[in-house]
Amino acid sequence: MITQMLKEGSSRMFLDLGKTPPANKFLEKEGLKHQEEFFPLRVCFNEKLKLVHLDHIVPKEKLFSHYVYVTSTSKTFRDHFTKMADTLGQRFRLKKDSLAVDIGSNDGILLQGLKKYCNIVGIEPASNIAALANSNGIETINDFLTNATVETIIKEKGHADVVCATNVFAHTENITEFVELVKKLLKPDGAFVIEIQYFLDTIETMTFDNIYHEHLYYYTVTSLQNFFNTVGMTIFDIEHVDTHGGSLRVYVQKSENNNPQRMAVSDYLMAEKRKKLDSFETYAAFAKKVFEKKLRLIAAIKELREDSKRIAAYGAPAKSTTLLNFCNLTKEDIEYIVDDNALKVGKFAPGTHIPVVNSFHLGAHIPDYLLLLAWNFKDEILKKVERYHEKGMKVIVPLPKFEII
Ligand code: JHZ
Repeated sequence: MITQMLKEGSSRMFLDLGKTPPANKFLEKEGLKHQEEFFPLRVCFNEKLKLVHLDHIVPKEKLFSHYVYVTSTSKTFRDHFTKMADTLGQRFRLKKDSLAVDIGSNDGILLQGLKKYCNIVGIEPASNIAALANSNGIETINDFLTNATVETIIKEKGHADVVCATNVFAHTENITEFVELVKKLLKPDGAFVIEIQYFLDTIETMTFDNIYHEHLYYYTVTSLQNFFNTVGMTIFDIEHVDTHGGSLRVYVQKSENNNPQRMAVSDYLMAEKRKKLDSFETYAAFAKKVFEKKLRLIAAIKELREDSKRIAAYGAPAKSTTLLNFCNLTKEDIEYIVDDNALKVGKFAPGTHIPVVNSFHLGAHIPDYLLLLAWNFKDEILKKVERYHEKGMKVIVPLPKFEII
Protein backbone atom coordinates (compact mmCIF):
# COMPACT_ATOMS: atom_id res chain seq x y z
CA MET A 1 0.00 0.00 0.00
CA ILE A 2 1.44 3.33 -1.04
CA THR A 3 0.59 5.16 2.16
CA GLN A 4 2.47 2.44 4.05
CA MET A 5 5.42 2.87 1.70
CA LEU A 6 5.34 6.61 2.31
CA LYS A 7 5.40 6.09 6.06
CA GLU A 8 8.41 3.79 5.79
CA GLY A 9 10.17 5.82 3.12
CA SER A 10 12.07 9.03 3.37
CA SER A 11 9.63 11.93 2.89
CA ARG A 12 10.83 15.48 3.54
CA MET A 13 8.56 18.48 3.84
CA PHE A 14 9.32 21.35 1.45
CA LEU A 15 6.25 23.59 1.77
CA ASP A 16 4.13 24.55 4.77
CA LEU A 17 0.97 26.43 3.78
CA GLY A 18 -0.21 26.69 7.39
CA LYS A 19 -3.51 25.36 8.65
CA THR A 20 -6.61 25.65 6.45
CA PRO A 21 -10.15 24.28 6.60
CA PRO A 22 -11.15 21.71 3.93
CA ALA A 23 -11.31 23.67 0.67
CA ASN A 24 -14.96 23.01 -0.13
CA LYS A 25 -16.39 23.31 3.40
CA PHE A 26 -18.45 26.42 2.71
CA LEU A 27 -20.35 27.47 5.83
CA GLU A 28 -24.03 28.16 6.37
CA LYS A 29 -24.79 31.30 8.43
CA GLU A 30 -25.48 29.06 11.43
CA GLY A 31 -22.05 27.43 11.03
CA LEU A 32 -20.32 30.78 11.65
CA LYS A 33 -21.18 30.44 15.33
CA HIS A 34 -19.15 27.27 15.70
CA GLN A 35 -15.43 26.64 15.71
CA GLU A 36 -14.30 25.52 12.25
CA GLU A 37 -11.90 22.62 11.82
CA PHE A 38 -8.46 23.57 10.45
CA PHE A 39 -5.89 21.01 9.32
CA PRO A 40 -2.18 21.31 8.51
CA LEU A 41 -1.47 21.79 4.80
CA ARG A 42 2.09 20.60 4.36
CA VAL A 43 3.67 19.20 1.22
CA CYS A 44 6.45 16.58 1.17
CA PHE A 45 8.68 14.84 -1.36
CA ASN A 46 9.26 11.12 -1.09
CA GLU A 47 12.75 10.29 -2.36
CA LYS A 48 12.04 6.61 -2.93
CA LEU A 49 8.92 7.02 -5.07
CA LYS A 50 9.82 10.52 -6.34
CA LEU A 51 6.31 11.41 -5.24
CA VAL A 52 4.94 14.69 -3.88
CA HIS A 53 2.24 14.27 -1.24
CA LEU A 54 0.54 15.87 1.76
CA ASP A 55 1.59 14.67 5.17
CA HIS A 56 -1.79 15.21 6.82
CA ILE A 57 -4.76 13.31 5.47
CA VAL A 58 -8.30 14.49 6.21
CA PRO A 59 -10.72 11.49 6.21
CA LYS A 60 -12.44 11.18 2.84
CA GLU A 61 -15.93 11.05 4.38
CA LYS A 62 -15.32 14.56 5.76
CA LEU A 63 -14.41 15.83 2.30
CA PHE A 64 -16.61 14.05 -0.20
CA SER A 65 -19.84 12.72 1.33
CA HIS A 66 -21.61 16.02 0.69
CA TYR A 67 -20.14 18.21 -2.03
CA VAL A 68 -20.67 21.66 -3.46
CA TYR A 69 -18.56 21.42 -6.61
CA VAL A 70 -20.66 20.92 -9.76
CA THR A 71 -18.54 20.29 -12.84
CA SER A 72 -21.03 21.66 -15.36
CA THR A 73 -21.06 25.16 -13.80
CA SER A 74 -18.51 26.38 -16.35
CA LYS A 75 -18.88 26.23 -20.11
CA THR A 76 -15.15 25.48 -20.32
CA PHE A 77 -15.69 22.20 -18.46
CA ARG A 78 -18.90 21.32 -20.28
CA ASP A 79 -16.93 21.64 -23.52
CA HIS A 80 -13.88 19.83 -22.14
CA PHE A 81 -15.78 16.72 -21.02
CA THR A 82 -18.00 16.61 -24.11
CA LYS A 83 -14.84 16.62 -26.22
CA MET A 84 -13.20 14.03 -23.99
CA ALA A 85 -16.21 11.72 -24.43
CA ASP A 86 -15.82 11.92 -28.21
CA THR A 87 -12.07 11.28 -27.97
CA LEU A 88 -12.66 8.14 -25.88
CA GLY A 89 -15.67 6.98 -27.89
CA GLN A 90 -13.66 7.11 -31.13
CA ARG A 91 -10.27 6.00 -29.82
CA PHE A 92 -11.64 2.87 -28.10
CA ARG A 93 -14.35 2.27 -30.72
CA LEU A 94 -17.04 2.17 -28.04
CA LYS A 95 -20.31 0.69 -29.28
CA LYS A 96 -23.78 -0.15 -28.05
CA ASP A 97 -22.67 -3.16 -25.98
CA SER A 98 -19.51 -1.48 -24.58
CA LEU A 99 -19.42 -0.15 -21.02
CA ALA A 100 -17.82 3.06 -19.71
CA VAL A 101 -17.60 3.67 -15.96
CA ASP A 102 -16.70 7.05 -14.46
CA ILE A 103 -15.41 7.14 -10.88
CA GLY A 104 -16.19 10.40 -9.08
CA SER A 105 -18.60 11.17 -11.88
CA ASN A 106 -19.98 14.34 -10.26
CA ASP A 107 -23.05 15.58 -12.17
CA GLY A 108 -22.38 13.11 -14.99
CA ILE A 109 -21.11 15.52 -17.63
CA LEU A 110 -18.53 13.07 -19.06
CA LEU A 111 -21.02 10.18 -19.08
CA GLN A 112 -23.59 12.39 -20.77
CA GLY A 113 -21.23 12.57 -23.76
CA LEU A 114 -20.33 8.87 -23.63
CA LYS A 115 -23.98 7.82 -23.50
CA LYS A 116 -24.38 8.23 -27.23
CA TYR A 117 -21.64 5.61 -27.80
CA CYS A 118 -22.22 2.93 -25.15
CA ASN A 119 -23.66 1.84 -21.81
CA ILE A 120 -22.58 4.02 -18.92
CA VAL A 121 -22.59 4.13 -15.15
CA GLY A 122 -21.19 6.63 -12.67
CA ILE A 123 -19.87 6.18 -9.15
CA GLU A 124 -20.16 9.31 -7.03
CA PRO A 125 -19.71 9.49 -3.23
CA ALA A 126 -21.55 12.79 -2.63
CA SER A 127 -25.21 11.95 -2.09
CA ASN A 128 -26.49 15.37 -3.22
CA ILE A 129 -24.43 15.30 -6.43
CA ALA A 130 -25.29 11.66 -7.25
CA ALA A 131 -28.98 12.56 -6.86
CA LEU A 132 -28.49 15.48 -9.25
CA ALA A 133 -26.88 13.19 -11.86
CA ASN A 134 -29.62 10.56 -11.52
CA SER A 135 -32.31 13.20 -11.90
CA ASN A 136 -30.57 14.24 -15.13
CA GLY A 137 -30.87 10.67 -16.44
CA ILE A 138 -27.24 9.63 -15.78
CA GLU A 139 -27.29 6.33 -13.89
CA THR A 140 -25.09 6.93 -10.86
CA ILE A 141 -24.26 4.74 -7.86
CA ASN A 142 -23.90 6.80 -4.70
CA ASP A 143 -20.71 5.39 -3.17
CA PHE A 144 -16.94 5.47 -3.12
CA LEU A 145 -15.21 2.89 -5.32
CA THR A 146 -15.62 -0.29 -3.24
CA ASN A 147 -15.52 -3.99 -3.90
CA ALA A 148 -19.31 -4.12 -3.49
CA THR A 149 -19.80 -1.39 -6.11
CA VAL A 150 -17.51 -3.16 -8.56
CA GLU A 151 -19.29 -6.49 -8.06
CA THR A 152 -22.69 -4.89 -8.56
CA ILE A 153 -21.57 -3.30 -11.84
CA ILE A 154 -19.99 -6.52 -13.14
CA LYS A 155 -23.14 -8.49 -12.24
CA GLU A 156 -25.57 -6.01 -13.77
CA LYS A 157 -23.61 -4.63 -16.73
CA GLY A 158 -20.51 -6.76 -17.25
CA HIS A 159 -16.87 -5.66 -17.35
CA ALA A 160 -15.87 -2.22 -18.54
CA ASP A 161 -14.10 -1.22 -21.75
CA VAL A 162 -13.10 2.09 -20.25
CA VAL A 163 -12.87 3.25 -16.65
CA CYS A 164 -12.31 6.98 -16.11
CA ALA A 165 -11.25 8.93 -13.05
CA THR A 166 -10.88 12.62 -13.78
CA ASN A 167 -9.66 14.77 -10.89
CA VAL A 168 -10.21 11.84 -8.56
CA PHE A 169 -6.99 9.84 -8.60
CA ALA A 170 -5.00 12.50 -6.73
CA HIS A 171 -7.79 12.51 -4.13
CA THR A 172 -7.46 8.82 -3.31
CA GLU A 173 -5.33 7.76 -0.35
CA ASN A 174 -5.02 4.05 -1.00
CA ILE A 175 -4.32 4.04 -4.72
CA THR A 176 -3.11 0.43 -4.66
CA GLU A 177 -6.51 -0.79 -3.48
CA PHE A 178 -8.22 1.65 -5.87
CA VAL A 179 -6.30 0.36 -8.90
CA GLU A 180 -6.86 -3.29 -7.90
CA LEU A 181 -10.61 -2.57 -8.04
CA VAL A 182 -10.24 -0.82 -11.40
CA LYS A 183 -8.38 -3.89 -12.74
CA LYS A 184 -11.18 -6.14 -11.52
CA LEU A 185 -13.74 -3.95 -13.26
CA LEU A 186 -11.88 -3.70 -16.58
CA LYS A 187 -12.04 -6.13 -19.47
CA PRO A 188 -8.61 -7.72 -20.15
CA ASP A 189 -7.95 -5.19 -22.91
CA GLY A 190 -9.78 -2.31 -21.24
CA ALA A 191 -8.29 1.14 -20.61
CA PHE A 192 -8.06 3.12 -17.41
CA VAL A 193 -8.05 6.86 -18.19
CA ILE A 194 -7.19 9.39 -15.54
CA GLU A 195 -6.88 13.16 -15.52
CA ILE A 196 -4.66 14.70 -12.89
CA GLN A 197 -3.20 18.13 -12.34
CA TYR A 198 0.40 17.97 -13.55
CA PHE A 199 2.82 19.02 -10.84
CA LEU A 200 5.39 20.18 -13.36
CA ASP A 201 2.82 22.73 -14.55
CA THR A 202 2.04 23.69 -10.95
CA ILE A 203 5.73 24.41 -10.40
CA GLU A 204 6.27 26.22 -13.69
CA THR A 205 3.12 28.34 -13.47
CA MET A 206 3.40 28.79 -9.67
CA THR A 207 -0.26 27.83 -9.25
CA PHE A 208 0.30 26.64 -5.70
CA ASP A 209 -3.33 27.32 -4.73
CA ASN A 210 -4.15 23.97 -6.35
CA ILE A 211 -2.69 22.44 -3.19
CA TYR A 212 -5.44 21.58 -0.70
CA HIS A 213 -6.53 18.63 1.43
CA GLU A 214 -8.61 16.99 -1.31
CA HIS A 215 -5.42 16.51 -3.34
CA LEU A 216 -3.28 14.03 -1.45
CA TYR A 217 -0.78 13.37 -4.25
CA TYR A 218 0.79 15.76 -6.80
CA TYR A 219 1.79 13.61 -9.71
CA THR A 220 4.51 13.65 -12.29
CA VAL A 221 4.83 11.01 -14.99
CA THR A 222 7.87 9.64 -13.15
CA SER A 223 5.96 9.09 -9.91
CA LEU A 224 2.93 7.70 -11.75
CA GLN A 225 5.05 5.24 -13.67
CA ASN A 226 6.83 4.16 -10.45
CA PHE A 227 3.47 3.52 -8.88
CA PHE A 228 1.76 1.72 -11.79
CA ASN A 229 4.75 -0.60 -12.12
CA THR A 230 4.05 -1.86 -8.60
CA VAL A 231 0.47 -2.88 -9.45
CA GLY A 232 0.88 -4.60 -12.82
CA MET A 233 -0.34 -1.64 -14.91
CA THR A 234 1.46 0.27 -17.67
CA ILE A 235 1.03 3.80 -18.97
CA PHE A 236 0.60 3.57 -22.75
CA ASP A 237 -0.14 7.16 -23.69
CA ILE A 238 -0.26 10.68 -22.29
CA GLU A 239 -1.90 13.87 -23.52
CA HIS A 240 -1.50 17.31 -22.07
CA VAL A 241 -4.80 19.08 -21.28
CA ASP A 242 -5.05 22.67 -20.18
CA THR A 243 -7.58 22.34 -17.33
CA HIS A 244 -6.75 23.60 -13.83
CA GLY A 245 -3.61 25.40 -14.94
CA GLY A 246 -2.19 22.30 -16.67
CA SER A 247 -3.18 18.64 -16.38
CA LEU A 248 -2.39 15.29 -17.94
CA ARG A 249 -4.72 12.69 -19.38
CA VAL A 250 -2.97 9.40 -18.75
CA TYR A 251 -3.96 6.15 -20.48
CA VAL A 252 -3.17 3.00 -18.51
CA GLN A 253 -3.61 -0.69 -19.32
CA LYS A 254 -3.01 -4.02 -17.63
CA SER A 255 0.67 -4.78 -18.16
CA GLU A 256 0.04 -8.16 -19.86
CA ASN A 257 -1.86 -6.22 -22.50
CA ASN A 258 1.23 -5.09 -24.43
CA ASN A 259 -0.28 -2.28 -26.52
CA PRO A 260 2.72 -0.36 -27.80
CA GLN A 261 3.70 2.55 -25.60
CA ARG A 262 3.47 5.89 -27.41
CA MET A 263 6.57 8.08 -27.65
CA ALA A 264 4.86 10.69 -25.51
CA VAL A 265 5.49 8.62 -22.38
CA SER A 266 9.27 8.48 -22.78
CA ASP A 267 9.31 12.13 -23.88
CA TYR A 268 7.65 13.16 -20.62
CA LEU A 269 10.00 10.98 -18.57
CA MET A 270 13.06 12.47 -20.23
CA ALA A 271 11.79 16.04 -19.85
CA GLU A 272 11.13 15.45 -16.16
CA LYS A 273 14.65 14.15 -15.67
CA ARG A 274 16.04 17.22 -17.43
CA LYS A 275 13.95 19.47 -15.20
CA LYS A 276 15.19 17.63 -12.10
CA LEU A 277 11.78 16.54 -10.83
CA ASP A 278 13.55 13.72 -9.04
CA SER A 279 15.39 16.15 -6.79
CA PHE A 280 14.25 17.67 -3.49
CA GLU A 281 16.01 20.96 -4.35
CA THR A 282 13.58 21.59 -7.24
CA TYR A 283 10.67 21.49 -4.82
CA ALA A 284 12.45 23.58 -2.19
CA ALA A 285 13.07 26.27 -4.84
CA PHE A 286 9.37 26.19 -5.77
CA ALA A 287 8.41 26.67 -2.09
CA LYS A 288 10.63 29.73 -1.82
CA LYS A 289 8.87 31.30 -4.81
CA VAL A 290 5.45 30.51 -3.29
CA PHE A 291 6.26 32.83 -0.38
CA GLU A 292 7.38 35.55 -2.81
CA LYS A 293 4.02 35.25 -4.64
CA LYS A 294 2.19 35.50 -1.33
CA LEU A 295 4.00 38.71 -0.36
CA ARG A 296 3.35 40.22 -3.81
CA LEU A 297 -0.40 39.62 -3.58
CA ILE A 298 -0.72 40.78 0.04
CA ALA A 299 1.20 43.98 -0.73
CA ALA A 300 -1.05 44.78 -3.71
CA ILE A 301 -4.27 44.21 -1.75
CA LYS A 302 -3.06 46.17 1.28
CA GLU A 303 -2.04 49.10 -0.91
CA LEU A 304 -5.49 49.20 -2.53
CA ARG A 305 -7.23 48.96 0.84
CA GLU A 306 -5.12 51.79 2.23
CA ASP A 307 -6.25 53.78 -0.76
CA SER A 308 -9.88 52.96 0.31
CA LYS A 309 -10.52 50.89 -2.82
CA ARG A 310 -13.36 48.38 -2.61
CA ILE A 311 -12.37 44.84 -3.59
CA ALA A 312 -14.63 41.87 -4.38
CA ALA A 313 -13.79 38.54 -5.98
CA TYR A 314 -15.14 36.29 -8.75
CA GLY A 315 -15.21 32.51 -8.35
CA ALA A 316 -15.15 30.55 -5.12
CA PRO A 317 -13.18 27.51 -6.30
CA ALA A 318 -11.61 25.06 -3.86
CA LYS A 319 -8.26 26.64 -4.62
CA SER A 320 -9.46 30.03 -3.34
CA THR A 321 -9.58 28.54 0.16
CA THR A 322 -5.82 27.94 -0.03
CA LEU A 323 -5.02 31.33 -1.54
CA LEU A 324 -7.18 33.40 0.80
CA ASN A 325 -6.23 31.56 4.00
CA PHE A 326 -2.52 31.37 3.14
CA CYS A 327 -2.49 35.12 2.39
CA ASN A 328 -4.64 35.94 5.44
CA LEU A 329 -7.16 37.79 3.29
CA THR A 330 -10.50 38.14 5.07
CA LYS A 331 -13.82 39.92 4.69
CA GLU A 332 -12.01 43.09 5.83
CA ASP A 333 -10.13 42.92 2.51
CA ILE A 334 -12.63 41.23 0.17
CA GLU A 335 -16.25 42.35 0.47
CA TYR A 336 -17.86 39.37 -1.23
CA ILE A 337 -17.20 36.56 -3.70
CA VAL A 338 -19.44 36.00 -6.73
CA ASP A 339 -20.04 32.40 -7.79
CA ASP A 340 -22.47 31.02 -10.35
CA ASN A 341 -22.85 27.69 -8.58
CA ALA A 342 -26.13 27.88 -6.63
CA LEU A 343 -24.81 25.37 -4.06
CA LYS A 344 -22.18 27.90 -2.92
CA VAL A 345 -24.31 31.07 -3.04
CA GLY A 346 -25.62 32.24 0.35
CA LYS A 347 -22.77 30.48 2.14
CA PHE A 348 -19.49 31.77 3.58
CA ALA A 349 -16.00 30.93 2.38
CA PRO A 350 -14.09 28.41 4.54
CA GLY A 351 -11.81 30.06 7.09
CA THR A 352 -12.20 33.62 5.80
CA HIS A 353 -16.01 33.82 6.11
CA ILE A 354 -16.32 36.07 3.07
CA PRO A 355 -19.96 35.87 1.85
CA VAL A 356 -20.58 34.08 -1.45
CA VAL A 357 -23.19 35.83 -3.60
CA ASN A 358 -24.67 35.48 -7.06
CA SER A 359 -23.78 37.64 -10.04
CA PHE A 360 -26.76 40.02 -9.56
CA HIS A 361 -25.03 41.25 -6.42
CA LEU A 362 -22.02 42.29 -8.49
CA GLY A 363 -24.23 44.43 -10.75
CA ALA A 364 -25.72 46.18 -7.72
CA HIS A 365 -22.43 46.63 -5.83
CA ILE A 366 -19.73 47.13 -8.44
CA PRO A 367 -16.35 47.20 -6.68
CA ASP A 368 -13.24 49.14 -7.73
CA TYR A 369 -11.30 45.88 -8.13
CA LEU A 370 -12.39 42.31 -8.79
CA LEU A 371 -9.98 39.58 -7.71
CA LEU A 372 -10.21 36.66 -10.13
CA LEU A 373 -9.99 33.65 -7.81
CA ALA A 374 -11.08 31.27 -10.61
CA TRP A 375 -8.11 32.46 -12.70
CA ASN A 376 -8.28 29.28 -14.81
CA PHE A 377 -11.48 30.66 -16.38
CA LYS A 378 -10.06 34.10 -17.05
CA ASP A 379 -11.53 34.49 -20.55
CA GLU A 380 -14.95 33.06 -19.65
CA ILE A 381 -15.30 35.29 -16.57
CA LEU A 382 -13.85 38.44 -18.19
CA LYS A 383 -16.57 38.14 -20.80
CA LYS A 384 -19.22 37.97 -18.05
CA VAL A 385 -17.96 41.11 -16.30
CA GLU A 386 -17.14 43.09 -19.43
CA ARG A 387 -19.80 45.73 -18.87
CA TYR A 388 -18.48 46.53 -15.34
CA HIS A 389 -14.93 46.53 -16.64
CA GLU A 390 -15.99 49.10 -19.23
CA LYS A 391 -17.42 51.23 -16.39
CA GLY A 392 -13.96 51.34 -14.77
CA MET A 393 -13.85 48.25 -12.55
CA LYS A 394 -10.34 46.71 -12.69
CA VAL A 395 -9.66 42.99 -12.56
CA ILE A 396 -6.79 41.53 -10.51
CA VAL A 397 -5.51 38.20 -11.80
CA PRO A 398 -3.48 36.66 -8.93
CA LEU A 399 -2.05 33.64 -10.76
CA PRO A 400 -0.33 32.26 -12.80
CA LYS A 401 1.02 35.76 -13.51
CA PHE A 402 -0.01 38.66 -11.29
CA GLU A 403 -1.65 41.31 -13.44
CA ILE A 404 -4.20 44.09 -13.14
CA ILE A 405 -6.40 44.51 -16.20
P1 JHZ B 1 -12.75 25.18 -10.61
C1 JHZ B 1 -12.29 21.51 -8.47
O1 JHZ B 1 -11.49 22.54 -7.93
C2 JHZ B 1 -12.75 20.64 -7.35
P2 JHZ B 1 -11.88 24.05 -8.04
C3 JHZ B 1 -12.05 19.33 -7.24
N1 JHZ B 1 -11.81 19.03 -5.88
C4 JHZ B 1 -10.77 19.23 -7.90
O2 JHZ B 1 -10.03 18.35 -7.61
C5 JHZ B 1 -10.35 20.24 -8.87
O3 JHZ B 1 -11.51 20.86 -9.41
C6 JHZ B 1 -9.44 19.70 -9.89
C7 JHZ B 1 -17.00 29.25 -10.44
N2 JHZ B 1 -17.31 29.87 -11.74
O4 JHZ B 1 -13.40 24.44 -11.69
C8 JHZ B 1 -17.49 27.83 -10.37
C9 JHZ B 1 -18.31 30.82 -11.78
O5 JHZ B 1 -18.92 31.14 -10.76
O6 JHZ B 1 -11.59 26.00 -10.97
C10 JHZ B 1 -16.53 27.24 -9.34
O7 JHZ B 1 -17.01 27.53 -8.04
N3 JHZ B 1 -18.62 31.38 -12.99
C11 JHZ B 1 -12.92 18.29 -7.86
O8 JHZ B 1 -13.06 24.29 -7.17
C12 JHZ B 1 -15.24 28.01 -9.58
O9 JHZ B 1 -15.60 29.22 -10.22
C13 JHZ B 1 -17.98 31.05 -14.14
O10 JHZ B 1 -18.30 31.60 -15.19
O11 JHZ B 1 -10.66 24.84 -7.77
C14 JHZ B 1 -14.30 27.26 -10.47
O12 JHZ B 1 -13.83 26.11 -9.86
C15 JHZ B 1 -16.94 30.08 -14.06
C16 JHZ B 1 -16.21 29.71 -15.31
C17 JHZ B 1 -16.62 29.51 -12.85
O13 JHZ B 1 -12.32 24.09 -9.58
